[in-house]
Amino acid sequence: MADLKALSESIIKGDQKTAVEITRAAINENMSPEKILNDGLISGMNIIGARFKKNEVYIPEVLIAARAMKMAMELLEPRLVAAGVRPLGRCAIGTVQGDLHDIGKNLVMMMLKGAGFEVVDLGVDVSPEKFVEKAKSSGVQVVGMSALLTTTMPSMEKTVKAIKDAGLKVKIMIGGAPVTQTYADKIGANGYAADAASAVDVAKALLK
Ligand code: B1M
Repeated sequence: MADLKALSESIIKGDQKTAVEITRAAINENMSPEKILNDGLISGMNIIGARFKKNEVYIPEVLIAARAMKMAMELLEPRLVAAGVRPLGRCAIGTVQGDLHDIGKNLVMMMLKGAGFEVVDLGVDVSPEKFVEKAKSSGVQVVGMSALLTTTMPSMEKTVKAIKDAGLKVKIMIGGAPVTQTYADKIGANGYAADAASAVDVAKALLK
């Protein structure tokens, strides 16, 4: 029988080949896709997230683990859809207007996907109007914004206002190196996360 503990370990090690092999074996054995996802892939990413938070691993390890997860997910995704497994929640994430930094945003996206969220990538330099339009059309529960420049932080405030003016019932999470909880409170965002692993905790809390 396919070993889900070994699958989880392959994600932690970022061992793509083993992750894909075990996922394929588990699918061929007709193991439930939800079980493969939760007990194999997500459990591995959760461990990486916890270690990242404690500075026991760093960005390269997280990226390698996320890549292994992505390869395995490509095999599993059609099975999850067919089985009607619902994502934990749906988020749309972008880097705010005027800002082209996307490494942190991509890391946050990977961790959210790893935790079982469906994530819509809005890209970089995203205007308040585009955030509103995409949040509406993709029916997300959480909108995430990233900013790396002090000069683009005001775009976050404008976007929060645009989302509220549009009457969208979404939760707003913000982050990025210059961003703080105090700033999130000031502009009326619902959540702030200092790093990608905490972003998962915050997104989960916002869905409650
Ligand atoms: Co830029 N840059 N950059 N840059 N750049 C910084 C941010 C800077 C601090 C460098 C410096 O001067 N020391 C500085 C900003 C100063 C300031 O505003 N206080 C700066 C500057 C000035 C600029 C330019 C203006 C330079 C110029 O052209 N004169 C220019 C601006 C371009 C623009 O955006 N309009 C610019 C350009 C660039 C590059 C294109 C060359 C490149 C970006 C490439 C890319 O992203 N594809 C770049 C880079 C790489 C950096 C540094 C070196 C690294 C940023 C990074 O990726 N960090 C950075 C200096 C530094 O930090 N050492 C710098 C790693 C990443 C994982 O961390 O994004 O913080 P971070 O994400 C973390 C958390 O913040 C959090 O989780 C992530 C993972 O833990 N997080 C969230 C992030 N988003 C979140 C969202 C959430 C929750 C958590 O919820 C939704």
